[in-house]
Amino acid sequence: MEKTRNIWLDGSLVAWDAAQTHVLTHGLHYGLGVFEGIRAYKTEDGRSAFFRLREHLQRLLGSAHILLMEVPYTVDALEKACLELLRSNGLPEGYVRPLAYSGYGNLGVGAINDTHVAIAVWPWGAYLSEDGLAKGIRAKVSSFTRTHVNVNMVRAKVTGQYVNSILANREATLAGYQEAILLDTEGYVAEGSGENIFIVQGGVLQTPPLSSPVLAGITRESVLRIAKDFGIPVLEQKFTRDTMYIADELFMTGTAAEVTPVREVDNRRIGTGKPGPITQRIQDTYFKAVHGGEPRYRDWLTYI
Ligand code: PPE
Repeated sequence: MEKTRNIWLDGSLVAWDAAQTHVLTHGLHYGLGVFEGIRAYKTEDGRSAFFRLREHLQRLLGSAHILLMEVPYTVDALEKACLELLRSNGLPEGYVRPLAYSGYGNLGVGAINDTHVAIAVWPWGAYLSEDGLAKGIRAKVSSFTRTHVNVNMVRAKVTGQYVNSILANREATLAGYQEAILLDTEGYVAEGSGENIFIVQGGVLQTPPLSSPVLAGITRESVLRIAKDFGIPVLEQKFTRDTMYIADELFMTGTAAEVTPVREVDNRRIGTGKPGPITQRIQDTYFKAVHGGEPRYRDWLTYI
């Protein structure tokens, strides 16, 4: 991670190294925190813009609400903070990480503490490598299962819940793959350790529905909109692991991962083994949109 100048912490900008917390911070012990990942990109007109900033901040406050955490900032205030942060760091683009966490004061599962908010930004390139973006990655179905709706909160982006993602990702990468794909408790495909998942079969784009234990990805929603605008039929429906093996195309989406093709799952080549035409079309349009090159998606951008 590349260090930048300032971090926004509880209402003011502080130097990167000064953004510290006590070791007895409640959220550090029990994983009670919520976070977001937001990208800002250089735009074609020489400016910079956040991609779907308000949607991310709304999801952050929604995640906190689900956990009964009271964030002392509105979406408007957080939006202002993100803009201020990017300007003060002099960065034309970057990955922004807002984090709201249960603070220092009392420990114990039952303890209630103030919620603190930090927002940092740093340059972050291709999440699953430039090569992965261009040629597709190799993924493995995980031996770890995605949570059940009665076990964790599936609409919330909770820090503690990411242990599940880390276990799956470590297992897959140690075995020589680039990413893990997690199934739900019924055995249907859920999502990647940090991405939503899509298949293309017979010209139809399919992704697990939001009733599956998946994050309601903002990239997922953007891709669904792009596909619909192209007239590509879209199905939000569960599918099995072997449906992926025989899919024509497969790709993953996320703020960090953007639109990354998957060329192999569990050592089975997907389609031709190269990014397919629908994947490429969606990926191209997504990259154009985030860089301000698609007028119809201009309202997804917040210029800095
Ligand atoms: N599922 C999971 C489990 C997930 O973590 C992400 C984002 C998504 C789906 C896609 O959501 P969205 O970004 O709204 O399209 N993962 C974030 C964190 C990755 C990390 O390693 O940290 C991200 O992409 O920012």
